[in-house]
Amino acid sequence: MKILDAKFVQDFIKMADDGYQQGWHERNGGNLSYRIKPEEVEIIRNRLDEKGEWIPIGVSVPDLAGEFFMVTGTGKYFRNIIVDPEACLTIIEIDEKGENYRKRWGLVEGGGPTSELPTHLMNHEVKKRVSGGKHRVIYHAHTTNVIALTFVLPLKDEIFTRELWEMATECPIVFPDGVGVIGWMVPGGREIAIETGKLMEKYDAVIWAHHGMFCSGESFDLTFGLMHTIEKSAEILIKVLSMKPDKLQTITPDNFRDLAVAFHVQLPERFLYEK
Ligand code: 2HA
Ligand code: ZN
Repeated sequence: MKILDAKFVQDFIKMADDGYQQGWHERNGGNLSYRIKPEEVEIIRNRLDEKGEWIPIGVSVPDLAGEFFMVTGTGKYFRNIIVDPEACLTIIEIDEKGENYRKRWGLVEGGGPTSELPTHLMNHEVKKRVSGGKHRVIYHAHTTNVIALTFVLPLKDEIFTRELWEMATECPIVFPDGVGVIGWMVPGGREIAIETGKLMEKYDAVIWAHHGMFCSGESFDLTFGLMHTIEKSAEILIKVLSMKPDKLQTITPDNFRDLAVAFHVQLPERFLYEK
């Protein structure tokens, strides 16, 4: 099958364009990766390129040995993905040690995979383990309202989770485990990949202060939906804070407990503190 006709490729391109349309991908901001299913690799295998040279990932991901990923290219603009996917995207293969990758398709005008490849692959490795292989999508976006909040809220998981939960009743149902927050760090390297990976052990969403957010999920829809829900909640919080510094009424800890019972979700008590 032609690579661009494969369903996962179509879904990847649509999600990237949805993110661009939301305004989360100025210039070359953001990146997306998908851990391709073995049966999907088989249907495109005869369209893959000659095996390129192995290049160090910069981190070790032994549990991803032999896996194939579709990822956005470094320096590529999300707005161009739908127009010219073969120039903006690539398929890479991981070696048997999980230390190197090689290009197998795409980036026809040159270049390499996203500068955040270490964080993407470390997140994939953690999520593959903790989800029993279900999670396949890692998405990084420069979500405007979440970024704005990192200048005014304390950079604590409990505070971000609780404030975001309070902004829309669906939030604790969509992300019952909460969100993790990392203080400002240099992007694009090993240290930030390790810190993000640690938080991905318990959260599906991790905020990078003054930069953006990473989300993980089983499918393109669920991962985009998580990013969208959190960013919308941040937008509501900013509107509320812009009108008035304190709320007249809100969703209370006991309301959250009732919601947990009604929707069969576990909401950790550490997010339901008295203010
Ligand atoms: O430019 O978003 O974090 C791509 C990025 C780096
Ligand atoms: Zn970024």
